Amino acid sequence: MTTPTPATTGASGSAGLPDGLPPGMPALVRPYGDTTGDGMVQLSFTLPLPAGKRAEGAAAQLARKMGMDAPMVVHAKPIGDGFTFFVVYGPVSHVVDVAAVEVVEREYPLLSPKEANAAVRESLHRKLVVVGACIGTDAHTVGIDAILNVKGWAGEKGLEYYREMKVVNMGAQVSVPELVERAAAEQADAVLVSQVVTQRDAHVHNTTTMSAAFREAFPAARRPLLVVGGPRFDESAAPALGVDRVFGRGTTPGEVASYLVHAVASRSGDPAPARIPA
Ligand code: B12
Repeated sequence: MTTPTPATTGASGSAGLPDGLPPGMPALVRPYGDTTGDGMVQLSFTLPLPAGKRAEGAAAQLARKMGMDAPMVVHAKPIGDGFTFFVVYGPVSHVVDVAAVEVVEREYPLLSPKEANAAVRESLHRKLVVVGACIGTDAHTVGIDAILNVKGWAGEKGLEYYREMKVVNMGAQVSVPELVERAAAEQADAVLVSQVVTQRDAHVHNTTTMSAAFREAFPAARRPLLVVGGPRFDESAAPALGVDRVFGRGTTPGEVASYLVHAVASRSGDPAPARIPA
């Protein structure tokens, strides 16, 4: 197997090098396992087959079809009648073109709670009202609580900590009509929805139902900002979901607070807040 040397790296001002890459970032990469660029990856999946040699052969065949050369089945465990869980390890031949990767860049500055509070006071002259919920049958509240509850997440306080925000956390398994009604009653500036269960695309279905209901219930100028979050959302899917912003795994409360301040201020006609000196 040959190991391609990264041909170019991102560097500002150098002729012939790819645009958009931070200086020093390689333009082409392969996975790293034991040695640089050896292409080693680990893959886990379940097959609906009883554990045994045939199932292990089937797992290796699948890995080969997925582009893994000489896959090793390093773990096989029966998980109930007729199902086996596998971990397969081996080299892939594919090269990643880093310059072609598309990411959703943060379009707003990160503010401290003090800066966010000051920006809300300046742009709204009242508290920013946030209504949050887990909708549909989803009972996974840890994610939305991480963003909203005062104790927060990853060392950052949740939105309840922000003096200039009023937070209404409706909890789990909230129906879309209940959410719309509460958002209207609270005159919410933003509605924050969490979706963790993605089986049969429940998160997509629930989110599009929710965004359609808000569009029907509110005139465009008075509709609250619609923000959805959860570990398996694609952050670039906001337009398709009919929401203003999508947040994925690892989101912190400070990112959400900063986004809300930026988006609400932009909507109210004020310029987006710049960082305010502490
Ligand atoms: C805890 C847990 C539970 C608890 C939930 C308790 C509670 N009060 O929340 C209980 C035991 C009730 C539970 C039940 C079920 N669970 Co469960 N659960 C988990 C588990 C282990 C952790 C989830 C969690 O708390 N993560 C920590 C939080 C902080 O992370 P997070 O949710 O990603 O949130 C972050 C971001 O995504 C983002 N975010 C999330 N929401 C929002 C919203 C907004 C507005 C914003 C801005 C950001 C944001 O910010 C957060 C902080 O960074 C996961 C597996 C895992 N390791 O993730 C399975 C998991 C989510 N559960 C799963 C399943 C299948 C179920 C059940 C269906 C099991 C069953 N057969 O009964 C039920 C469903 C119950 C229901 N009606 O929803 C599956 C989902 C699979 C899928 N793809 O849909 C998982 C992935 C486990 C698995 N591998 O199979 N579960």
